[in-house]
Amino acid sequence: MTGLDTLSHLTYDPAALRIGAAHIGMGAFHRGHQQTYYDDLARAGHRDWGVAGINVAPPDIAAVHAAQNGVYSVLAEDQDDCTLRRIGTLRRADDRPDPCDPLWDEIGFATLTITEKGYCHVSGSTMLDTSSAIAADLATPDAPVTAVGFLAAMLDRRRRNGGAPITLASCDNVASNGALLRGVLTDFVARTRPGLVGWIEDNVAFPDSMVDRIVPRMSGASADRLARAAGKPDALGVVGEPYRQWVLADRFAQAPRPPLEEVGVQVVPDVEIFEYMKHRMLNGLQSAFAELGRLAGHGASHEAATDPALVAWARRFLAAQAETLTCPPGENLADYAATTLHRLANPTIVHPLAQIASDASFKLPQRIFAPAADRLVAGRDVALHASIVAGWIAQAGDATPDRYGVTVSDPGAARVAIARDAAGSARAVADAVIRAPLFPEALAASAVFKVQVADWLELIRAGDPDRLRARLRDDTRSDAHA
Ligand code: CS2
Repeated sequence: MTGLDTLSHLTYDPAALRIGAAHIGMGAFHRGHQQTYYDDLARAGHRDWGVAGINVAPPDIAAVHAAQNGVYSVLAEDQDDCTLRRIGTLRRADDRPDPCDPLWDEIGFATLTITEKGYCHVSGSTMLDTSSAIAADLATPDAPVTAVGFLAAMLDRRRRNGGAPITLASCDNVASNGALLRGVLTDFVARTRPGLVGWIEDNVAFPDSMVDRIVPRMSGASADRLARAAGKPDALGVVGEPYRQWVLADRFAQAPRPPLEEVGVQVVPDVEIFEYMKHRMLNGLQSAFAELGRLAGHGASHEAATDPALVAWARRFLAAQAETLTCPPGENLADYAATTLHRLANPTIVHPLAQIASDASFKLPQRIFAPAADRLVAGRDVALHASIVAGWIAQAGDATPDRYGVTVSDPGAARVAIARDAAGSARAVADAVIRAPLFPEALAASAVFKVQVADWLELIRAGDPDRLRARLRDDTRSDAHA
């Protein structure tokens, strides 16, 4: 096992770390990605960047965290490499903590991974969706149940105590995530604590951030693999791939922050082009596999990424997505495409397609719809994108658990399923579902796109995975070079 000697033992005393940063959303991703950077800082001798973790929603981890003193392992494995890293930087873990805890006054840098729907926004905007979970916090802002409500209460106490500025870095897979966090927080505060709006403007920085590492939710099988590698069960530990990337906008509040650039985080003026690359290529292909791979009979990402028909399709898709991008400095989009396929083919990471398909109505707009609209505007073909949209429409609302016991959940799916089931013919379904505002105007107005979606829907309705795979393999209409 590579890296065993260097990383599998702690080289610092976790209890001696000062808590200087906070994170909201201590799911598998945070524990397997961002904590590895804090761990690198501690290993490099920094003692001020222990992290206080907060969960505003289940699953709860405080009890598990306490039982192992917050120390856990990350098993990172792929076709070529396997590393076990012991981590001691998640110093506190609070499930639904008090936003008025004086601890938060000491924090100058906090990050968030609360999933796309955690922002409670109207998809495609920075406005609150008042019919989402935020409704409860709008009614009782002092007893928050959402991250937005928690931050508002925490910042209000800070302001009243003459508190210092703070950086809040959203790290979710949402375009311009810093602007989104600022937007929903300002909207919420304007409705509940208007006196706080100006203070936030003056004292809170919202840098955009792009984070990347495939870390699926833990399963029984991954827990067993981790236990074998670590020599004992580890209920806080996670299994992920070795690849990792964190790009953070150089826009911080006048407050102490971890020197993340010392451990490989790219601090850059413009994160957006990195976000677009990741959302459209890596996440776009994951979502494409989630829809088309399930229809072709696959259960996990690596199965789809090693099916020759889907691989042929994926190469064309990645080239088509790349045509909508500006290449970020230091990147090469052809290499990024090859790395993406290699990462998704990693057989050691079982990433259920049903997990990726969850919340598709929040994910597809930036991963699939926006690049498709850009292609249409540029006079390019969108048949590949139409196949994904058709797959999503055909499967929306299907609550059958997959072979890993995972069920697709998407609050936006019910509306799609109702429109689909009422419409009748494939063309009528495409017309009924593809409407602005969820779809960009260019797509909603495109008769060609709707015909292509209807065409794929017909094929999917035929229910023959082999025909579908053959068509995916051979249909070169969106070949970037055609
Ligand atoms: C995945 C992401 O479930 C999903 O939506 O596409 O969690 C993906 O694995 C990460 O963004 C990788 O960094």
